[in-house]
Amino acid sequence: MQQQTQPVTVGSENDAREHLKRPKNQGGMTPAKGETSTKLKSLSRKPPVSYEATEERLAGGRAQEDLTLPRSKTESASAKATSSDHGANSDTFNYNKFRGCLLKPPLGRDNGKPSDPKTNERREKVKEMMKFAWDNYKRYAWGKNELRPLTRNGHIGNMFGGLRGASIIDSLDTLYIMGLMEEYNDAKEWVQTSLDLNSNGEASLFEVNIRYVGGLLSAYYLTGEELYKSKVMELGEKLLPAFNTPTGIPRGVINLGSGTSWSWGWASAGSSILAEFGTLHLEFVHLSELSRNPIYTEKVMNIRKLLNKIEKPHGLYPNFLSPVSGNWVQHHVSIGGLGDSFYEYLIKSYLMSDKTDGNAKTMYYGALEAIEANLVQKSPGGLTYMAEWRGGILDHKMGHLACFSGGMIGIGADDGAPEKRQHYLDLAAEITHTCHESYTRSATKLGPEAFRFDGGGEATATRLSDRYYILRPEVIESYMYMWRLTHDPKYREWGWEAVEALEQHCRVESGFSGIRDVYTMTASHDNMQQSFFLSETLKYLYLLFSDDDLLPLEDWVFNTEAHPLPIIRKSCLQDEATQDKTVSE
Ligand code: DMJ
Repeated sequence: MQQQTQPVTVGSENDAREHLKRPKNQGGMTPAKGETSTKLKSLSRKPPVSYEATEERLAGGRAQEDLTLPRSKTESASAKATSSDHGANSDTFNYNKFRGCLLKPPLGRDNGKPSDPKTNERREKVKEMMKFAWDNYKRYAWGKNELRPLTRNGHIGNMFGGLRGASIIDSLDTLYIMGLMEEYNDAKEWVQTSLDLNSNGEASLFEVNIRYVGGLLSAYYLTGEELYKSKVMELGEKLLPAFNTPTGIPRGVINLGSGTSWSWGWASAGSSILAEFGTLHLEFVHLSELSRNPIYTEKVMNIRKLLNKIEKPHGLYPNFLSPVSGNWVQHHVSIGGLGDSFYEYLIKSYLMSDKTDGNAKTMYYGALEAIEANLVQKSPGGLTYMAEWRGGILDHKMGHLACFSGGMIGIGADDGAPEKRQHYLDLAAEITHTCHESYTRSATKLGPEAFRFDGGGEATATRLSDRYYILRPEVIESYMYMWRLTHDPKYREWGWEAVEALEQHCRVESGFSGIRDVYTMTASHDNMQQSFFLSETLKYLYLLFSDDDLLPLEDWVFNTEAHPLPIIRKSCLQDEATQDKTVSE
């Protein structure tokens, strides 16, 4: 999720997300009075829950009551658990058994090394970029959230409350899969000694979830290090108070210390954002898996249930919803900022459930049909794009963020109606092509934050405020998926074009920086090396130049920050006969 286009400004304001945060008494943040004033101390111990069982509970009369318990009731219901075990059941998660349920070794036969020398050389180049980005972060910004590569210092920002080390958490899995083990060990040691979750600051529930929860989960699943598991359990518990609203739809901002939550000041009428509360499912289901506590799955299934039931204009999901009334607050629909990863998490929830979560599948294809009917457009020049929808009026603009949708539609192509498979693959390829065009039509060969299809141009930014590029991954992400799905060599070529452009325009002496205008060759750098550059952009490039057996899609789905999470094979995990076999790599 990203707030929509924002002007790029100097220093700490250069990530649009900086604008999401407001001090709590300014800009109309809505306190969840009395609902989240004390921290949830502990969680109840319950047996693991299946999708079917959760759906059943939610359909029953008791369900809503259970899920919207006032704080005091929730606490007394869980009084038996101790706070030190973070709700973990004594029936603990068996890592070896989990590894035995994977179809393939996570890192492939030879860490995904491609046999073709040219591709391998490109892969090595991406690894070098990661090392360069990491080394500079380590040297100038260690322990801070992000590196400011021009001024050579750290950036903290205000998206993560008092949490620190966002670039470290976001890099763990990338370093690990690239075999940068010295760097990975430094990162792990930092988590062990310095990751302090007892922070009191106000954080974005969404950002903490996708980066910290997602990063720690994938580090655990890849390495089996208990450290990551206990940290992520502790953090997951701190996020739960955000759900204490009349509907169970969480608010966007949470104080990780007190558990108090607010809506973003800029979100109209105290609403919650679709891409925020709709981008929790993958991580929360895994929190339930690891803790053997169904509460996390229940929280996100409750969101799902409300969204499924509520009336949708033309079948579309608007971006703002009231956590109090459960009604839409505005009719702005976007597959880019504010909406994007909600759709991504529907299809990925289905895939991550080993294709048992039929409700996610139905909602995904329903949403996609509505998107196709109302948002997908063809330009006079033959480019397919996703417009935005404002109460029935089309805005012929596509954000860089919306470019993830090529990959999403691609990975979902196999599971819709069989006769639509080719149609979805074609649509995925067309969208990815359009996003590539937004890159090729700029002087730098990097794409703008948003491009338009009106005012005479196609796939180009027409507003000065849309011309920036902040090292975002979405276009490269779609190249990676389309490569895996089609093996059309053009996707690797397009990825390489992006590497060259990043090297030429974003690499500076002490790291990588975003640029303010992709249409001019005299670069003006924004002085920010975003943590998602290490987590997503470089990881997707590395995967693009690797063999498909590195993090095979048969076993893994990537969260929206590119942290790989394993497909949950309930039947295998629950099969008593499954032996504790560790897969050797
Ligand atoms: C990332 O944090 C995630 O991909 C999120 O879904 C929105 N976009 C940024 C990177 O652009």
